[in-house]
Amino acid sequence: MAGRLVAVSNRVADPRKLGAGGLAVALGELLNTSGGLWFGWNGKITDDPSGGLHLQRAGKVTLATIGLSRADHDAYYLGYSNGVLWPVFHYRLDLADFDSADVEAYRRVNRLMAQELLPLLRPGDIIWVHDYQMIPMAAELRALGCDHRIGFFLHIPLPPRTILAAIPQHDRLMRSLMSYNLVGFQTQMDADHFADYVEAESGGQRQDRDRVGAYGRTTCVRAFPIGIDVDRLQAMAREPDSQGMAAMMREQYSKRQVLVGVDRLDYSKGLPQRMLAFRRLLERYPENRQSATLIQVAAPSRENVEAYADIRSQLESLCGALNGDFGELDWMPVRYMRRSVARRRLPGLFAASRVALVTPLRDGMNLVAKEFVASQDPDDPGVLVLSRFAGAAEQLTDALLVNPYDTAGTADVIQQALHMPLEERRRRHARLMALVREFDVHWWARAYVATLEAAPFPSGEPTADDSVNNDVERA
Ligand code: GDG
Repeated sequence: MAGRLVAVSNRVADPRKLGAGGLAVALGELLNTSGGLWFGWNGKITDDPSGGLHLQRAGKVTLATIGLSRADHDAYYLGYSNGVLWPVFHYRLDLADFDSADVEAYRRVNRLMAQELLPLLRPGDIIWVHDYQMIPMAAELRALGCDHRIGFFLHIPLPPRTILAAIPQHDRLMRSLMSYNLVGFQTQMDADHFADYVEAESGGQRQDRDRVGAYGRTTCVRAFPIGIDVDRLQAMAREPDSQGMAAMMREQYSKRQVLVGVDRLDYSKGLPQRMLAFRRLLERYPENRQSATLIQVAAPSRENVEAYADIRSQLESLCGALNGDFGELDWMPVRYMRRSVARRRLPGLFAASRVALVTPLRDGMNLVAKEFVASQDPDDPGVLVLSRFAGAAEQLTDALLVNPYDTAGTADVIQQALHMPLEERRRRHARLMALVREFDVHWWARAYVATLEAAPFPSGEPTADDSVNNDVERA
């Protein structure tokens, strides 16, 4: 890499910390090689966000963070990012709560972040902006005169244009993507949705598979399916915490077949539908009673957004009914935990499970699917049941793919997974594992940055229109 890498995301993680996820580790590696900078919100609410830039060294990486006022946090983060963009991008218009004050705050915070970031930039830096909280960042930077190479990666799905069009001011939101040199998505389907949107709503065109033009600009559009850190996960699997977890599970459930689900407690993850399918399995295939046990870890998430409280009570009532209706003194069908499990124990939990249920209604990628595959013993592997609506389904076609809205169909596939012969399990696992290993998180980060380094500049000069703070447009 010629210059420094500058990563921008809503939250910043210290890549050296043990609990850091795959993304933090992969980004951290690239940031470390280039002596780069990671910029974002520090996760704190402050009375005086102005002048609150905090710089901290983490090895060769600089972590640069700012605080947010209570009002900005509530409107930008809870209101617009998680109350509008998250549901709409997951195809859930019914859960979106459009409020014009929130969209203003979304723009204001992006502008504020751009203003704080600009003085930290050096010539030759390349900037990589992450996720839906930060879509206008390049437009704001360009309006301030920034002429660096800037790329964007969307970690969540991009829905078809008819859904996007329900967002008031969708045109400005989508137009701001054209200020990036490269716009990356999890799947080719998401990239195609962007190109369709540009053609139909912005009067632009798709110039070839990887380039779209609109507003006198051209930008690169590509799919980069995110992966996991396979080596790190497998090293963790060999540690005592993980081995102990697997041994404890095997002993406790020696007479049972364990199914596992590990998700944030989010309505996109299809948890109620999963419980209904598991219930149907027990009704339709009673031989699984006294045997099949679903361990569902649901890590609490965004509890101060209303839709999350609803999904929790729905899930809890379904789990309670399942155990009440089918449970015996010595067997309960569901073990539901509304808490997170330590990362270092997760590979052990996955290794001791015969089947993983990864059945989101919609998901950008879904890393749990890949973590489950990478945690299996290749000689006696478990089976991945995967929603066709997870981005991972575009890659992991050797999983058993299901439509999570189809309760009976999903129950039939879970039955097939529980009773799959060893030879077939091995064959499917070997193919899945090859993909998970080849397209790991390091591949993802390197492929993205290499493409960004080679991407041409969006043709056309930055203009005042690039700023989502344009007063004429706002009126
Ligand atoms: C977004 C997109 C995309 C989960 N529960 C626990 C726990 N986890 C870990 C998993 C996994 C991560 O959190 C979750 O990643 P996912 O990809 O499954 O889902 P999101 O959080 O929604 O992530 C998604 C991703 O961004 C990356 O681009 O794939 O589509 O929605 O690593 O293992 N970790 C611990 N305890 C838990 O209880 N320690």
